[in-house]
Amino acid sequence: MKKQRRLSRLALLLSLLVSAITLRAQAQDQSRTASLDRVMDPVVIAGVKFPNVRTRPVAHLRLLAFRDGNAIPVPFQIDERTPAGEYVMTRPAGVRDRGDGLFDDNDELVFMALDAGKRGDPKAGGFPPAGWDEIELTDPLTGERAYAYLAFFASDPPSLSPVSYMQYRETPEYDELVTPYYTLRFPKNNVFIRDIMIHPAAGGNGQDFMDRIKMRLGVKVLAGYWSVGRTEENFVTKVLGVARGPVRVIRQTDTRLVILLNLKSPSAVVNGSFYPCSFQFPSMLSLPFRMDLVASDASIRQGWDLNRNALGMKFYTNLNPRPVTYDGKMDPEEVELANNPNTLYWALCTGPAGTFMFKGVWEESSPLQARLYYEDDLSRLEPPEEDPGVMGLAYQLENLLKMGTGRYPFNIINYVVPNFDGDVPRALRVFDHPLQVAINP
Ligand SMILES: [Ca+2]
Ligand SMILES: [Ca+2]
Ligand SMILES: [Ca+2]
Ligand SMILES: [Ca+2]
Repeated sequence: MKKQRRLSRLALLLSLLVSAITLRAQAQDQSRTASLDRVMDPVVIAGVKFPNVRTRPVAHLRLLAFRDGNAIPVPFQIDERTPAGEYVMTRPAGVRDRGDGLFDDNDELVFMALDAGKRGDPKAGGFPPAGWDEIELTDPLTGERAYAYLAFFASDPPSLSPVSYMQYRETPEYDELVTPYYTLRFPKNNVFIRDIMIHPAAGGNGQDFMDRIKMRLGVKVLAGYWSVGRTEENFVTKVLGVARGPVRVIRQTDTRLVILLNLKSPSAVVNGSFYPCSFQFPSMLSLPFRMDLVASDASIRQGWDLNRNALGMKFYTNLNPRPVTYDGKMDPEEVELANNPNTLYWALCTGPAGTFMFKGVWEESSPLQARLYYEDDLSRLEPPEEDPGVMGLAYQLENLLKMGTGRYPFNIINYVVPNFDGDVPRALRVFDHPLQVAINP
């Protein structure tokens, strides 16, 4: 009996190991056979760009790519938007917004660049579409091109691709998002991630290496010497809706900062957008009231505190070409990095838990100053937190009061870098050399 159990446990272990290896092989294989060597890049194109299939019924559209000379349906989605630009979503209690079912100018096609293939003629197959537009992707570094065809079928479109990259589920404790490369967990009704795991298929070890997202607001008041501190716990958030597809999930949240008791900032609606290798939170920054009239200085820090599973990770940014190491202590190089007053453009962090990077996107002509916050000190407690001590990396936005009554966009785009090979410029291609997208007439 005992022996049998041990044997079946061994079999289970073996099968887990085999499936892990297969996944990894698949991920590598995908990057090898894709006609473009760009595994991480999503492609998003508005309906207005498609002269031939614009205004066609979404249910009759397929994205085709050529594999061994045959046009086959590949994973894609069309996210419909209302005339006001709101995504059509499933709202709480299962209520669904209604789109008009047509591929309109501001609706969006979403797919992964690696699913594009060789150039071909969609009408050569057995079931030619009634019309199509050819999408041409060009890697600006190599000049390599790949193609996909958004095709309209008047009746009986071919089956959709069975592949879905994105899973999203809600449990009583958290909402969970799973892609082939990473898993994110959000505590229930929270806009902030609490856990991230990079899967072995992407070169991670599957362990959660995030303590929590930290948002720390510092305000100095003119009238006195005391300053008011606000943390992520002072934000009230709720999930307003979710749009799910095989390539992208959008999770719309409403966030307000509780300033004092019942005094809340205006609500900020954010469309958190998640793709197989990346996620982002495009936000609009504004002051909750004319704070510049009562305060002398304000800054906000927005980023990650890592937990002990991140020990040993190396950290690169545009400010330090030589990496520093998260080991719970600040060495002199790290102190220098933390005090660097220059603009932070990107950061990359790599270790046994996997590799991720991020980049801030904002208007450089805006009054915002975007600097690096870096701290590696497990002896400094900074509650609220789950894992005591700080291993932090964040955008530190300064000069907030100069915003006055203006509104300024700020976005942080995060990427998981699958099977990072130590080549930082190669990982940064997705930011520095984005794919060129053209629709051929
Ligand atoms: Ca529509
Ligand atoms: Ca965690
Ligand atoms: Ca250190
Ligand atoms: Ca911590």
